[in-house]
Amino acid sequence: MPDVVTKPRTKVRPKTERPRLYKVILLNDDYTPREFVVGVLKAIFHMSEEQAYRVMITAHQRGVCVVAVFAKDVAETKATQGIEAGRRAGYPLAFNTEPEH
Ligand code: TYC
Repeated sequence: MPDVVTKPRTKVRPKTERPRLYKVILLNDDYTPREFVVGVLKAIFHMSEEQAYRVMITAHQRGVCVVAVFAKDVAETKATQGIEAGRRAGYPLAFNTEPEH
């Protein structure tokens, strides 16, 4: 008897791990002017005035606000750029990053 060879009718699709995304988090402080925070958010995160204002005021009222999620290296670079912008202007503006899941 010849062996009957049948092709599998379903494609094997190995699961590929998607890289984790990282949240960039804006932290409130008592010294950085609101308008400065808005300007940094617009410049680094390409936000509109309205989006940036909403994120700034949320951090101001609640202490923190998630700005956006990115691949790890992008999140870290943007957080550093935000901190640096504050530091250059003499403000203690702070951003953190943390894994999304
Ligand atoms: N709390 C600041 C002020 O009253 C404004 C501010 C908002 C600073 C958000 C940082 O992440 C921040 N001038």
